[in-house]
Amino acid sequence: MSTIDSRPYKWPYNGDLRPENTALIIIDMQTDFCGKGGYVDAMGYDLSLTRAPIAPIKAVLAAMRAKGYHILHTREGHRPDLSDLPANKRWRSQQIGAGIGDPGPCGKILVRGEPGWDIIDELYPQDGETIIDKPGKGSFCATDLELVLRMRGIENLVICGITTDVCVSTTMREANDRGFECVVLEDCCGATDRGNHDAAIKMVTMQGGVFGAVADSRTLIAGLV
Ligand code: C5J
Repeated sequence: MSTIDSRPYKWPYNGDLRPENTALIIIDMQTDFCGKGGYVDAMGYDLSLTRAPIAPIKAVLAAMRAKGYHILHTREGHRPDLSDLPANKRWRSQQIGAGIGDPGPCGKILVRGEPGWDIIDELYPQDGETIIDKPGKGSFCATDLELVLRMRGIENLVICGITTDVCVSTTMREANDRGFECVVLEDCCGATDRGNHDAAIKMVTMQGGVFGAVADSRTLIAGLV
C-alpha cells in the first residue's frame, strides 16, 4: 500500500500507487500560454501566473521520469486550415485581440506547427513520451487519450499544467468521469487569474474529493514509490 499525503484524502484512494499504473499528464505548457508574444500575452494577462508552475513541474517530471512512471504531454491547437476551430471560439478570441489563427510574434496563434504552439524548452517531451494534440480544452475531447491510457493499464493520473481553471480543470473532470483516479498538484498549475486558480483547486476538494485529490510537488515527490 502506498499513498501520498494529499487532501481531502490520501491519494490514490486504494493505495495502489505504482509506476506501471500511474501517469503524469502535463497540460498545455506551450509558449502560447506562458511565453512572451504568445496567446495569453496577447490577451494582456500576467505571464508570471502561468510561468510560476514551470520550476515545480520540472522537479516532478524529473522525479517521475527517474522512477519510470508514464509521462504524457498535451498541446492545445488547431489544424493550419482551421477546419477544427469552432467559429465561436475564433470569434471570442478576436474580441479580446488575440484571434486564434491570426499572425502574432510567435506565429499563428494556437495553430499546430507554429513556434508559439509548441511546448516550452524547459519541459519539452523526451523520446518515447506521449504527446496528445487536442483542439479543445479537455484532453479527452476529439483525441485518443483514453485509448492510450487504457491500453497501458493506467488507472491513476497526476495532473498539472496550465491553465488551472480551464484545460487542467476540464481534463480532470473528464478523467474523473471515466473512472481515472486523479490528483492535481496545486503549485504545478497556474491560471490567468489567481482567484480562479484558488477556486478551481478548492472545487476539487468538495464532497470528499468530487474530482479527486489535491497535493503539491514536494508531497508528491516524497510519496513516489
Ligand atoms: C485556455 C488552457 N485557457 N490551456 N487553454 O484557453 O487552459
